[in-house]
Amino acid sequence: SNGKSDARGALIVLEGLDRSGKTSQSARLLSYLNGLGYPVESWRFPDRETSVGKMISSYLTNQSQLDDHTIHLLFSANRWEKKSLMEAKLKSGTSLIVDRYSYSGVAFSSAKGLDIEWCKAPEVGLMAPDLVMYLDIPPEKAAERGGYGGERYEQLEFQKKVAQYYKMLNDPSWKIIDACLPMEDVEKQMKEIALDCVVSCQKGKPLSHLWL
Ligand code: Z5A
Repeated sequence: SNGKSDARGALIVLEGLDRSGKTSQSARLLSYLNGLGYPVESWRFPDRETSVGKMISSYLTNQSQLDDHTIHLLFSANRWEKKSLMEAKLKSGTSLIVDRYSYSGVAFSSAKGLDIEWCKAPEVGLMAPDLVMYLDIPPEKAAERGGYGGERYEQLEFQKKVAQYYKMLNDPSWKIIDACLPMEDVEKQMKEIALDCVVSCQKGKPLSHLWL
C-alpha cells in the first residue's frame, strides 16, 4: 500500500424495517461526510429508475402480480445491474451510502416462506458492504410512525416476520442501532460508526464480495 493512490471508498448499507428511519438517516450521513470533504453518494435499492426497477415498482404498488421467486430474482437483478458502477465508484475513492441491499432481499423473501439459502444464492458475488447499520425498531413502534402507505409489504404481521429473518443475517459487518432513540441521537451514533469505516477503507481495507 502506498497511501493515497490506494484510497478507496466505503460501502455503507442501511437496513431496517419500513419506517425505521433509513431514508432520514442516509440524507444526514451524506451531508456529514460531504462536509468533511469525502466524496460520497447516496444510493437506494430498489433503484426504481432502471427497466427492472420499473417492474419492481409496479409490483410493490400492486399494479402487477409476480410469483415470489420471480420478484426475488428481479430485486437481485436490480443490484447486479448496478454492480460494475458500484465497484468502479468504490475503487475510484467514492463512498456509497446505500438504503437497503441484499439483506432486504433475503429477509423479505424468506419471510414469505422461500428457503433462505435459495434467497442468498443470487446475491453471491455482489460487493460486500464494509458496514451494515441495522436500524432496530419493534415492528409495532415502526407502524406508529407516519402511517404505512399502500405498498405491498407495509403490514404489521409481515414486518414482524421480516424482523425475525433480518436477525439471522447479522454478521461481523453489522452494527445494531437503537432506532427508537430521538433522531439526533441515532444520527450521532451513526456518524461516528460511518466515519470509522470510511477511514479504515481509506487506509486500504480490501474490498470483498458476498457472502462473507
Ligand atoms: N425489498 C425487497 O423485498 N427486496 C429487496 O431486495 C429490496 C427491498 C431492496 C420498498 O423499499 C420495499 O421493497 C420494502 C422492502 C422491499 N418494503 N417494505 N417494507 P423502499 O426502500 O422503497 O421503502 P421503505 O424502506 O419500506 O420505506 P421508507 O419510507 O423508505 O422507510 P425508512 O426510510 O426506513 O424511514 P424514513 O422515511 O426515514 O422515516 C419514516 C418516518 O419516521 C418519517 O415520518 C420520519 O420522520 C420518522 N422517523 C424517522 N426516524 C425517527 C426517530 N428516530 N424518531 C421518531 N420518528 C422518526
